[in-house]
Amino acid sequence: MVVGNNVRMEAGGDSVDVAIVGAGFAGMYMLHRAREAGFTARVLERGGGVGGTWYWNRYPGARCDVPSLEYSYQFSDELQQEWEWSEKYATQPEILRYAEHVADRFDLRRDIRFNTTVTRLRWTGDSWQVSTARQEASVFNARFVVLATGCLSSANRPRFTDDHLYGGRTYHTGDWPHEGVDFSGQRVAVIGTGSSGVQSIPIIAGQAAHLTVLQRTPAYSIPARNRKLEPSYVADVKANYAEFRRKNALTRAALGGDTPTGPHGAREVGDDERRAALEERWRKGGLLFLGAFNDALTNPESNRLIADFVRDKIRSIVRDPVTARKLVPGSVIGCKRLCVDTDYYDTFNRSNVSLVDLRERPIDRFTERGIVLGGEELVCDSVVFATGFDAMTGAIQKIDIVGRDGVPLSEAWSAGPVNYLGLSVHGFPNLFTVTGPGSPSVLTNMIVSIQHHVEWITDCIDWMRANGKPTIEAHADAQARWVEHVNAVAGMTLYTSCSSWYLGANVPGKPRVFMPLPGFPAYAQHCADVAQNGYRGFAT
Ligand code: NA7
Repeated sequence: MVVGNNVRMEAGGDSVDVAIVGAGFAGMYMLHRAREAGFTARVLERGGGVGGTWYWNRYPGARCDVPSLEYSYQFSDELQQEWEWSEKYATQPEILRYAEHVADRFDLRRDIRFNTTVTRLRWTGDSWQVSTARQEASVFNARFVVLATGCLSSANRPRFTDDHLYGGRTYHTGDWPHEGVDFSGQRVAVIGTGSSGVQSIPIIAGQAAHLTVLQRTPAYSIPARNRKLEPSYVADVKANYAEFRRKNALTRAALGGDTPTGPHGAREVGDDERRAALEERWRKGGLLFLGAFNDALTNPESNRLIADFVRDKIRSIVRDPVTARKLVPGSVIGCKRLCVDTDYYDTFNRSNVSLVDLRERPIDRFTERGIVLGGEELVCDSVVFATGFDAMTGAIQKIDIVGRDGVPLSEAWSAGPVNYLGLSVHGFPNLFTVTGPGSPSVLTNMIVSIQHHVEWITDCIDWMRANGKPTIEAHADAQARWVEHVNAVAGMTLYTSCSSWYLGANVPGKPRVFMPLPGFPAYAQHCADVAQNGYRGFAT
């Protein structure tokens, strides 16, 4: 394989053109595209199978909050025509089956090394030395490295005083046992009420003798209104799939093109009209609730009006006023990622469910039998940590990465992640991140953003090969301007007004930087302009 004018790489053996870290949706598609473009590629995957986040997150109730007809690849019309989704929102097992189907259909497994963790990446001057841990360590060289490590793949497992003493079983939603867990007859505590807690709590409540939910911050959750997909609707979408995808890509979050954001701000209409619009979105369910008005995440007063509507809904569902008071959030709606649920609030009407507000009764310590909360022991057989992830940078920073001039990534990112276009870090040649910080990523339908990045990266390395460019790297000034741009865009929104994982605020000691960039269409256009202008902002 000829990479640059004067660079020759051998296929197979101890060197490849492209090393890809992770076999989730990003890594799988990157492998497919790299091979199609004639590059040799190898994927290194920590897990025993494909699917990334959908391989690990097997907790009860795990389900995507983007409709299944949208949360799927669009690069192959045959694939999108032949695959049958059964529900509006697919369950984790169904999404995993889809990932496995893609791996088989495109014969991906032969280039994936499973149960293989990338431990070290060293830039040697013209390629990356990739070190992995398997049964025994191995090292090989790659001209390019693509970090397809996932945004929510490094579990955040907070430590508590004396938690090692606890004699019951503990689980993390993001690393759930493959054989499943039966909580029948058990006293269970769930810590955390983000999406994973909100999805698993109703199911665990249905099994456990008693469930205690330990809540630090109440979540805003919108009913999913999940249902079996009607064959006529599926047929309509499939008949016009390209147009359906095109419309979705024109929205800020690259999803829900059939339900555009309302044309008005929430304060620009009368009370009755506002309530009717919000009722309509509540009835439809899902993340597009926030799109009822166009200023939900930019105008604090509009946001308050929308939040008040949801607060009233919570009070109307939860019968016990004390529990309802604890469940009603006071913060900006949408600042933390909105949750989408089935029967979440109603679960607190069950006689076997209780809620502890950790702001009133904090976790003092663990004991052999349970958890001491505000001086009182809660005895439990199992504790479920639904405590989220070291998002966006966690999995990348677990790898010991040293770039040009011996500079570690940990040093380059000591004050938080910096890069250009969310794709490339100055000082780290030929290294790309898929849906990294500084790109729309977790604020969008992830599969759309993944496809966009993979195609951009493939086009880039193809262009390098065609133009005899052995290396590519972000210019320092382009990177600095990009970081400023991301901050400026985030600063125009209400996203920075709360302690979310978008800001790294859920992980003690993590620098607080708003990581994703709001707005997919403008970003995609910008990336296209950069490429069309000879990869402006990159040194090649
Ligand atoms: P999230 O959304 O980060 O939720 C984690 C929850 O765990 C959240 O309620 C946290 O409260 C709580 N948490 C975290 N650390 C602690 C400690 N130390 N003590 C008590 N409570 C804690 O993660 P999920 O897995 O639910 O969802 C992640 C994404 O997956 C989601 O947004 C979707 O995109 C899919 P906090 O709010 O920080 O006070």
